[in-house]
Amino acid sequence: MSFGDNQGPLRLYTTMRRIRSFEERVGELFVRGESAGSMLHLSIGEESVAGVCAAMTEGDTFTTHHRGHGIFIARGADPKRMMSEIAGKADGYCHGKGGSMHIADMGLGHLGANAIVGGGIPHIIGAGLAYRNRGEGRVSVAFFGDGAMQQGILYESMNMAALWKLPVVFCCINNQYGMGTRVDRSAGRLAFDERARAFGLDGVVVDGLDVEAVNAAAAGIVDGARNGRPGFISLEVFRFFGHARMDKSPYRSEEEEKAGRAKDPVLFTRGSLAARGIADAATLDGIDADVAAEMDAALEHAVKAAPPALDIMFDDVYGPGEPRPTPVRSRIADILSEARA
Ligand SMILES: Cc1ncc(C[n+]2csc(CCOP(=O)(O)OP(=O)(O)O)c2C)c(N)n1
Ligand SMILES: [Mg+2]
Repeated sequence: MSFGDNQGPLRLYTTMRRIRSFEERVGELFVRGESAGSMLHLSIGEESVAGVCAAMTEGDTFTTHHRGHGIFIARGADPKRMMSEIAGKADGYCHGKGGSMHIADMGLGHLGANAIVGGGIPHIIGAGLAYRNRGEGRVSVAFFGDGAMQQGILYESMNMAALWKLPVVFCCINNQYGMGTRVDRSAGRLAFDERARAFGLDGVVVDGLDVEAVNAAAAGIVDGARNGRPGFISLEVFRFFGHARMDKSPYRSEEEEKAGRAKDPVLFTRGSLAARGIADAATLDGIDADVAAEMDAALEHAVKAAPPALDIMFDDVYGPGEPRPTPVRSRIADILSEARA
């Protein structure tokens, strides 16, 4: 499968289509009752984050928030292993023990998804400090939502990044909502790049409709970070659906949703590629069909994959020398036998 080879804009389109297609199947996994746990946060509408991911290179690392599937796909995740993780299966990235919100893979530079709003941000400070001290030329990027713009940990991290001139980038995916709260009801001033600049970072706000513009802006920020000028990007998008799969967004109007979904980065780029003669409809249809087949296969793979054996439950959780927790059943048996004695 070619997925557009090395042609920049076509490749960005393909990545966005793969994210959309993957997320649609995650939704299906949930409806079929095959996902592990009940919380799934889809990144449909936010696919142009692919432009930021494409500005990173091999060896760069990142953390994500709870809505991070698309970011990991864009950084090279295998959709089968990712879908398996979301389904809680043994061949998932974390052997099915992390699930949607706790995927990590050091091999691909994924330092961890984090369900705590803002929780993944300080990790890039440690990573960036290591890269700088070792002179490795790597960059670490924290992806987080607009909700984290109101968290103190972001500003402690920005201050340290600027003070130590770390090779790090803070990337806010501003999808206009933190659960049911619109961003203008949680932030006194919406020019988030100004906040970053106040700490001494380079900062940009970029419209997420156009992935090529996102990529160009991100390339400048990531290059700057690699040269000791930490940066900030606010990617302006719209969360197409509810916060999580159970949320029908009763707090926003149909008109608002319609207007938001009209800013569809996947369709916009498709139209732009065709209009500029970069790809005709048949080529784009071919990419879409290949992607759909790839993601169908990922979904079916995950549904059929085996669950992890119970005895691996504490692997990777406790160190080799640490005592393992006593299983609940034997604790209860101990308590009962003590009570009987
Ligand atoms: C510290 C903390 N507070 C509250 C929550 C509950 N919570 C989970 S997601 C979320 C909204 C996050 O919004 P945003 O950061 O904009 O990300 P989005 O869901 O829009 O991608 C909240 C409040 C949490 N997980 N962590
Ligand atoms: Mg948000």
